[in-house]
Amino acid sequence: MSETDTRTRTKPKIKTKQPKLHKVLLVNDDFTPREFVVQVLKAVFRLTADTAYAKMMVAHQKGVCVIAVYTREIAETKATEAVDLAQQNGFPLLFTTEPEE
Ligand code: TYC
Repeated sequence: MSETDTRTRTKPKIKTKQPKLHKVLLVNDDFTPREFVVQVLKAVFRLTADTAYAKMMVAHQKGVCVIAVYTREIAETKATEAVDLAQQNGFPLLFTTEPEE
């Protein structure tokens, strides 16, 4: 009759970490037309017209507004895309990224 193996087996624990999320921030300026800001938010960040308008107004009134959170690579790509669009149209519109706490 065979006996039950009671030895302890240590299974290697694979540690995985969730990637840190990064915020994309919209920064106010005195030159970029409101309508252009809304167009960029709709095109690059896929916001609805209402959400884009609301976020544009928060940046306009408070100086800055969080637009969305993504993994670092996507946040940086989208911020760059949005700034490039503004530059192509001669506007100083600025988007920045920062890691979430
Ligand atoms: N302040 C700009 C204006 O009055 C509009 C604007 C809003 C610009 C938000 C940038 O992030 C911004 N024309």
